[in-house]
Amino acid sequence: MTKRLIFSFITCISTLSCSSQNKVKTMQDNSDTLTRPNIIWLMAEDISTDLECYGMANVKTPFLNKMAEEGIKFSNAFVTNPICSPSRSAMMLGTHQLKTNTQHHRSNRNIPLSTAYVPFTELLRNAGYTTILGHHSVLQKGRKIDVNFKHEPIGPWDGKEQFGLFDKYDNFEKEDQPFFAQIQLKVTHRGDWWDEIRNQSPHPVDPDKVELPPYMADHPVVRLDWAKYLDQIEHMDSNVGMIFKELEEKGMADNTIVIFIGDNGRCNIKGKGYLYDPGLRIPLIIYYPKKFKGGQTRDDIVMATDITASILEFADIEIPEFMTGRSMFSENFHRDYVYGARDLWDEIKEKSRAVVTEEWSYIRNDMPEVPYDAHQAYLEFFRPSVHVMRTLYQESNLNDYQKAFFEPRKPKEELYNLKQDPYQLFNLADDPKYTKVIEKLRKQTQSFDRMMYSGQDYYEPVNYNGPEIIKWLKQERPADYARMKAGEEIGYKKFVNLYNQSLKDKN
Ligand SMILES: [Ca+2]
Repeated sequence: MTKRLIFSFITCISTLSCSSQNKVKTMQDNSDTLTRPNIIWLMAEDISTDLECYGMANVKTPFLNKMAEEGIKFSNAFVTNPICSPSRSAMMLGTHQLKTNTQHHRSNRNIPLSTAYVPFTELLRNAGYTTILGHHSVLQKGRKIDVNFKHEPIGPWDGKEQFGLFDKYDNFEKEDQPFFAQIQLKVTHRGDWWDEIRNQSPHPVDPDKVELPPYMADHPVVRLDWAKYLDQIEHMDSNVGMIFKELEEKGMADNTIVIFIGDNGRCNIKGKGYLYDPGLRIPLIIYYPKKFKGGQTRDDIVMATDITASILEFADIEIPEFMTGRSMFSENFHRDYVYGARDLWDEIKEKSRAVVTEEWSYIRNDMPEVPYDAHQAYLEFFRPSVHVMRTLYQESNLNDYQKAFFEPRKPKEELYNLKQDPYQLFNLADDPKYTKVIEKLRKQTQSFDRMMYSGQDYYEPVNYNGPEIIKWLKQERPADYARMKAGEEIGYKKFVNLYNQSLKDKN
């Protein structure tokens, strides 16, 4: 009897406290729903600042231009790694990827994150946000996550047994408010769809008119490849317009912040994969009509991890101590340096570090024996310009600006003045005039190395058979291999399927 009474009493207390907690939460929710903004984070894949509103020639991006006119455009925004998954890992945790041991591309997918770190979507959920991944009308539904720790797209998170990062897929509705949606705009990522997108374009970009950077060879294949990239950007821009239209139709445009970025730089020479400017510098536009006057440009340095921290601030959530990102809108926000790092990418082991300031780019290559053109298997399918320029290099037909990328080794250190040499053509690392500059930046890089060291050096790469596919292609499909070497995109999926079929036939 006594036991039963105690049990009833405990039940009563817990019911009471539960219901009063619920009540408090409901009241907060009601008021928050009115004041807290929805947030949409649009991540275009693999683009540098190659938009019309950033001054890129021969590309039309009316919707992003409008977003910039009504929002804030950042001219010095950078990712912390020039490849998808390490960059995305940093953004998901608001913390430099080296600090969380998530720096190796496509690795650690079965290893839980250290419990010291929490994905920012979980913090948003704890504060009452509905977190949404993807969009119903964009390529592959925009659902990519690609982070280097154990995770699931949808479901709860405790970091030990539950690893879900979002609540639901593809749709933002009024009843989800306040919501956070992350939408991937994948069309600009290299893929077998590039020709189709170009063919569908009502105004395909004219290869004869594109303006190539001086480190690219002026060759018809290079020009066509560049034009196709701009076609994808135009398609991606129309996706942005479609999402804004949906917000307006649903009556949520006034209370929704929209953030637009590239998740790493453009997929071409010196871009994605490299610590040069086109690899690290990304477009960043923030639309927040309730708070920010449109048409502003900010030239101060920001890093992608700062976007994560800013989102928490927009949602009135305290930024956790562990984050290396800072809110770009806090009063004392200021950065002198970007710290970039490049590590494993598929089968290519690498270790390079960079510090970028408004004026300087310093790159330290700890593995100079690994060339920039590392013949990486996956890239062989998707880099027509590399094939063409590699041949020109072998024939001694590239100028000094163009051939640096194809040399058998990298310099141990590189130093560029971004103001006078934006294409990074003149490495000043050995110029005695700049000894002081390089010493300072070298020291700064070493200081970041120590500051961001995770204390964990293990990693487990995802199983990858790219090099075997290339070997098979060379041996079994020499004509197709020759087409690829001549700068034709022969179709990645098609040949992966043929390769898999050949394995089956053997067994
Ligand atoms: Ca990417």
